[in-house]
Amino acid sequence: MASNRLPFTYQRAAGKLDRRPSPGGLVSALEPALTKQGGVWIGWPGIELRKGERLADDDLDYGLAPVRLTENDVQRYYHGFSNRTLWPLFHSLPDVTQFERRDWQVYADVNHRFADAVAKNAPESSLVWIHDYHLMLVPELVRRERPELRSAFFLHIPFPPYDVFRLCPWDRQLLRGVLACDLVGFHVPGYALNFLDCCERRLGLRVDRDKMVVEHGDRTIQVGDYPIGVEFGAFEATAMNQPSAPLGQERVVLGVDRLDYTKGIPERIRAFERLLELHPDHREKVVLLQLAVPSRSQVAEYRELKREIDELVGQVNGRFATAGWSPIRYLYRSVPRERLCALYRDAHAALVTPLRDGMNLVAKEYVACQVEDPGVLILSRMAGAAETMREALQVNPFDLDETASAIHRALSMEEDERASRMASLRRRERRDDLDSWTSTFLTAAEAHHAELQPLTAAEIEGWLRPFIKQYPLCLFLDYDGTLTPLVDHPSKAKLGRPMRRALEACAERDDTDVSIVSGRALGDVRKQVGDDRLIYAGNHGLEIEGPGIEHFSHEDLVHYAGRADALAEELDAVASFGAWTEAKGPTLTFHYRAVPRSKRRAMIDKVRTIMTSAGYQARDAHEAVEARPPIGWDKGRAVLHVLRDRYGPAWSEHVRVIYVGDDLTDEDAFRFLAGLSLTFRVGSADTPTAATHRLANTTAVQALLEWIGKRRVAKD
Ligand code: ADQ
Repeated sequence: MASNRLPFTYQRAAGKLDRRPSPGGLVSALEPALTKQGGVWIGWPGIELRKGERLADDDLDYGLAPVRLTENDVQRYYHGFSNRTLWPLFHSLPDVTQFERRDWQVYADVNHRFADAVAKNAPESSLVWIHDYHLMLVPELVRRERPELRSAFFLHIPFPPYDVFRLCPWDRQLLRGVLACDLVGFHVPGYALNFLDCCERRLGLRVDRDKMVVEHGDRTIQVGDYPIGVEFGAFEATAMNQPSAPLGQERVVLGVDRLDYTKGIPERIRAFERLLELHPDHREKVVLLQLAVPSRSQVAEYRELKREIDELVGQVNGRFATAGWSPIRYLYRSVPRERLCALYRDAHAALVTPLRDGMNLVAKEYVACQVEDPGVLILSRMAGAAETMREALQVNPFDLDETASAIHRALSMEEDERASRMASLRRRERRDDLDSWTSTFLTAAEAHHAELQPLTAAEIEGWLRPFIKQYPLCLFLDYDGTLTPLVDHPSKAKLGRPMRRALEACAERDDTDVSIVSGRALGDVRKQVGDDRLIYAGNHGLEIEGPGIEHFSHEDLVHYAGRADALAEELDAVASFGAWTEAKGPTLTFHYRAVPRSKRRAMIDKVRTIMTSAGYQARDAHEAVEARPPIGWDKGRAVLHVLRDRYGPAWSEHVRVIYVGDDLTDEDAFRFLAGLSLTFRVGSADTPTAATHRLANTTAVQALLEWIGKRRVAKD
């Protein structure tokens, strides 16, 4: 299991490491789970460890593996990107969200370190459970190092709607990071649906909202809602065994939170003030007891919040206090579990009014502790908990009048109503407790997940029909990896029969031009496809020919005639472990697909140096490096050349363009065509793309071509 914090935060006292439980809902939730399951907890110990220093875990039922962070890491990864960017953004508070590139870089770097620790510590065939917004890139990095491990991710905070999420400049990286898991869990269905929306709209992935799955390259990821619960039995037992809380004569309305601006503490104090204004009969009879555990005090917003609360408490107390009564008692500290349970039990009402909250455990802990005279839970509709805790008095925390009147109603509620509301709440929370959450989630993580339906004609129709309308179509297709599956040697990449038929059906149409744009030499790709009705662009478009188009060979190529042979010889000299050089006339490709991973880095570095020294441009391709003459030309320029030649400079007014490719070199075309056409990137979705859509494999490409070949033309 990996989470930002270890379950304990460490301090150095008299040369020794002291530990105390880490604050917050995540640790409260997970510690019991790991104690029961066993495993290794990977996280930050909250202190800079000295060289060789270990954390004792002999007294625990699980191991501890600390991730070492420097002061700068903590500033940028934790206080910075996690808590100044993701936390407010995911709580739909863009106004307080800051986007700092440097914070993002350190976040990515720290996520690498977490991933290394996971890869090192996860036993063979174990399940890796990664938690929360601090570690969203970890799943992808772990999968790279240990592809055989199953992994699951759980987000403890809300996942925001698309319109908010896309404000983050690194939104797509975050989605891809998490999508490396087999299961991605959220507290409530709304967050899971927001996530699917973002995958569809930001990554162009296919999603199925009935089965709650998303297609990511050749993998299908299950998404789901798993509302967390509390250790109901333990809270209940503790509440039963505590002496009365020293609460005085007044009735108590209780607030318990980490001091955080999402928890709505100032709004709550104002609502309580409103209660005293509207219902003076409660004066001297009720107190608001607000406990706030210190949190993230290094972030300026949190320090300001603390000041604001201090002042507000002072104001309200100043306004209403009498000789023997102050309306608000405010404790800024952590309270031991036993005392907390007694307070929960004895409070007449709990006021849980976050402005937004992933779930909120306080509401559930309060319910678990109602073992005597039943109290009333007042709960914000903006907490995930509100989705199931329907018997609570639900309020909009921004509506002070509504909250004030709910407090009044709670304080005036007859016992039978209190009892029946609380009985229902307790029944549900007892059943859906923490144990049940852990086992449901882990069972789902181990299960075999639903596959997404193969791409259907209806889906293709939905993408293409509104785009093509009545226009002719110009279709550009890469060859290897797009029309044929990737194989270990280019000579084995043969066009299958059904694909050939689909391609022919497109070529036969008067209203459809088909061009093949390949990195292969022109003659080679032409021979592979062997259909004279098509246009061919070889060597990434440096050479183009086909019906209705003048033969094109880039004019600067003459300067490179003859140089390629010498370069090929030099490259052959470093090609060991099954690597080889493909000479394609003006360009060359160095293939390293067969080379063991551990040998690749050094070989690629050498190859790139040789290419650049020979005056060529070295470009990454699919498990290959390409040497290209440094002519400002690529697949994007080739596409433009064909379009201009066939349709004139105003081509975009006469024709609709679709481009399908699987290779890094196709990205030049995707970028060039952005906003002007539909573009499809085929295959593994781990790499970023400028394409508008993804297609999982060549079967999906075939389905696309079949639809295009058979399409009916709209009349208007
Ligand atoms: P948090 O934002 O930390 O958790 P929450 O779920 O309310 O919020 O948990 C707070 C925890 O801290 C509770 O267990 C509570 O008892 C404890 N606590 C608060 N104040 C305290 C005090 N003064 N003294 C002692 N203990 C105190 C995040 C998400 C939530 C989600 C949880 C779990 O923000 O929405 O419910 O993770 O997934």
